[in-house]
Amino acid sequence: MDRPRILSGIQPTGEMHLGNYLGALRLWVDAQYDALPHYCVVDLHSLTVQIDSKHLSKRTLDAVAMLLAIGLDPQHCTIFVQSHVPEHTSLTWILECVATMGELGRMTQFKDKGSSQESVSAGLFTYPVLMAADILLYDANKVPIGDDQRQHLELARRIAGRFNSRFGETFVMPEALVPPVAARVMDLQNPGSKMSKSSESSLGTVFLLDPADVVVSKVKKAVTDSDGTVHYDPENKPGISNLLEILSAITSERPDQLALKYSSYGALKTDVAGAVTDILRPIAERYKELSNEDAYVREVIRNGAMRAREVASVTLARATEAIGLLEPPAVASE
Ligand code: AQP
Repeated sequence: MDRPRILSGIQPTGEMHLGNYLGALRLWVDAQYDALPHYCVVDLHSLTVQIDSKHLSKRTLDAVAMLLAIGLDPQHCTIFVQSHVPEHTSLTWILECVATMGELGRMTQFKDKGSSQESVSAGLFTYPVLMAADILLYDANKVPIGDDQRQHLELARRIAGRFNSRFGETFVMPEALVPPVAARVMDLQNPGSKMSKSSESSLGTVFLLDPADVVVSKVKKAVTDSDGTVHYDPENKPGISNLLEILSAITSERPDQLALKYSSYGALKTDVAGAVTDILRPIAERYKELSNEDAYVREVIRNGAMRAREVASVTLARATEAIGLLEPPAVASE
């Protein structure tokens, strides 16, 4: 059987956190050995909200270093920066002419992020189409994502299907790869919202580079409830269920089975904090080493851009031909 082709991305909008890791990134690492993965730092997506032009390039480099620190191996996967592959924006325009205003208006992330801003950019409205282009350019049949991205993946499928039926079979139909637990890690202080880079308070978010004592303190302070018994019930006990899901994702034991082992919230929190610090320790060590390996990180990015373009340019040419654009003349090389 052919190896699955994988595409996934992460924004350089801030420090990566446990939700990113358990919801998506650990699947990236697992997938790299038996699939053909392309992983990108989606810097263009980060332009859709407040643009931090002073720190964006550094954050992009840091994000690539973090992807290496969590265990991605450039021998087994292509790691690249989205803006280095111009095919992404070229295909986006074509797909924007296939997507409809109505379906973009129904995107819940647009509604959520847009409602908190005074002025909403057109990019925030259309970025799900850029995400569709990201995926479709690499003929991805599997897309590892957290639960919050399901709606975007559905849109990518709809756009691909519409394009294929209007202009002939061009794009591969992608499928979401969502982890069975911890697909939506919740904020430790507000278990009704997902853990996020841009939460109001950093107390609810465990960052991958948080020192052990900070992780322990954040987990110990996690909001629970007054019931006092440990059982898995996301609806009625969101705080405790979130902690059980985190532990479950790390130990591979089912959250309801794990719950049977605990008679107090304190004991559960101690084990969650221990399990999380154990997985974060080697990541922080490797990240520290990489802070002295800037040339290596830049080489990974350079090679990644070349490898990604080789694939993306072929798909883009297929799409431009299908939609009827005149083939561009060959440009004489210098
Ligand atoms: N809390 C989460 N639980 C599980 N998965 C999550 N992901 C994000 N948060 C959680 C998954 O991580 C991948 C990369 O996400 P992203 O950084 O590109 O964008 P995001 O979903 O918008 O993440 P944040 O942290 O909430 O960023 P900001 O605050 O900048 O908007 C995706 O696969 C996502 O599903």
